[in-house]
Amino acid sequence: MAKDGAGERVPRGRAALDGVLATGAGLGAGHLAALLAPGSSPVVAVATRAIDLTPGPVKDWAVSTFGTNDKAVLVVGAVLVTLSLGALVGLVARRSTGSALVGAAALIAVALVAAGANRARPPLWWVPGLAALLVGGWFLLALVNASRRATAPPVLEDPARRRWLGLALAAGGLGVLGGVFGQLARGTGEQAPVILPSRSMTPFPEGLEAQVPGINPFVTPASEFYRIDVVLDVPTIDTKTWRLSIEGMVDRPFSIGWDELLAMDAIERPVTLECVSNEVGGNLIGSARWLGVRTADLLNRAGVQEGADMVLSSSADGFSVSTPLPALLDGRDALVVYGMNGAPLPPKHGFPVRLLTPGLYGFVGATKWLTKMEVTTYAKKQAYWTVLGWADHGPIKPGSQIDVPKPGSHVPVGSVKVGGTAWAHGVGVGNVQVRVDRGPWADATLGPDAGLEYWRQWLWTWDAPRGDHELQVRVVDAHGTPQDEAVVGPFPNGASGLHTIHVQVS
Ligand SMILES: Nc1nc2c(c(=O)[nH]1)N[C@H]1C(S)=C(S)[C@@H](COP(=O)(O)O)O[C@H]1N2
Ligand SMILES: [Mo]
Repeated sequence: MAKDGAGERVPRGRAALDGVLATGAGLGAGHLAALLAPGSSPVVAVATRAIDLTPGPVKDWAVSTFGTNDKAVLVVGAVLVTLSLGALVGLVARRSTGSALVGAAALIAVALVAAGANRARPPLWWVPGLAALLVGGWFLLALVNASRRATAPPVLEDPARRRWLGLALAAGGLGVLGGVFGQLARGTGEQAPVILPSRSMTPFPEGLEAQVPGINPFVTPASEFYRIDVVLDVPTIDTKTWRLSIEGMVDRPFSIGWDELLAMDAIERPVTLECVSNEVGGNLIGSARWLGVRTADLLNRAGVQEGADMVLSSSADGFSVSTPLPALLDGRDALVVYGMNGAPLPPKHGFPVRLLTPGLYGFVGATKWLTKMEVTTYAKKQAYWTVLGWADHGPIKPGSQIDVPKPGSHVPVGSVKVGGTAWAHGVGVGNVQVRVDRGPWADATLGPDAGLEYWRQWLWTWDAPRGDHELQVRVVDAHGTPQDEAVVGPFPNGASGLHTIHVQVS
């Protein structure tokens, strides 16, 4: 088999390993280089593009299956697919180094196209792809070369084997370190300190969490607040250059900078925010105290024209939201928010500024990294999710959930604390009721009240008899209307149905 002194053909496993290692090194180098060009790391760029191109139902499935881990799953998947393609490139290199390099270049081309198509692409977006090509290509050639020379029976002193080992360690190390350091240094950290107006954090009632361990706290800490969006790298926005423009069907379009916005009258509102993708009993819901400027003040300054019925707001990363105009002008006090629970809005939740419309699901009222509000009509414009068939008016459906005991858990016979949260935006929670094994509804005790747009905690003490039991909860709003019991999934305008859990009492 020996061909003019080139040694035997490299075994398949070794060839594939060479491809994987070289690809890992390329990805690591690209990820590190992306510190110069946020969002343009080959894996991140491809995964971000994948989010944009994924059909709506698949996105919904991903959000409902992986919840807030959807991004981690996507990135790990993208890395694994790329490494597998790298193994293929390695196998091709057994026969022809040239074809293998063409394959590697094709992989990089995909990453470069993805990075270039990024709406928020930075000036040096092409650097990470180039770094990946040069570093990955070099390692591919070097590893393949060393493998070819080292296919003789194992001799430890064989210099080619030692060279291969050194290269393999370097490639693997670069891949792992590049991934880790590149990740540690990305834009998910804290922003520069920002001084908030002193209006923040008026006294607030204490919740039931001290009495009912395991219940959702009355105020969700920002660090535990669910995060849903379509970007992988949190946009890094400098308040010195950030501006919000109010335009479209207005008499006096204008734009406003950070200092000017902070100088305007601000109010703090407790508001419960829910994602339309939240299943009954799910965790894509949270409650916080939001500080900001009324959208009505901004829109009135611009002078909304006759005939407009919607505001299309958009963000630094190219996301968009369509909000019914009345919801931004009426007394519910929709806000352009810059403070959350007494601190600056965290980067993940929209720093420096987001929209927050009480009573509407996030996808129709809560644009993060807000940069533009265009007054327009539903007839003229559509937003990111409404293009994909989701509703264009998205009032949060009244709902309730059992936080403790956990579904499927074991509890002792006797007195058991059953507790959770309930909400009925715009009307307020009148009553929360619990029933066991479809028996009569029993009234729960309500926790503190922070207004119509905020959830209520509730507590019901159950004298639990031995056996398997079903618990259900419902909210009755302040007008006496119970929540919708019809079991409906999130698409297109939010889930409904009773939260139902089973526990074993012994
Ligand atoms: N820029 C931007 N804003 C966004 C989104 C997004 O993908 N991009 N997602 C929306 C959705 S679907 C929801 S439910 C809320 C979630 O806000 P949170 O991540 O602060 O909880 O943000 C909304 N605002
Ligand atoms: Mo959402």
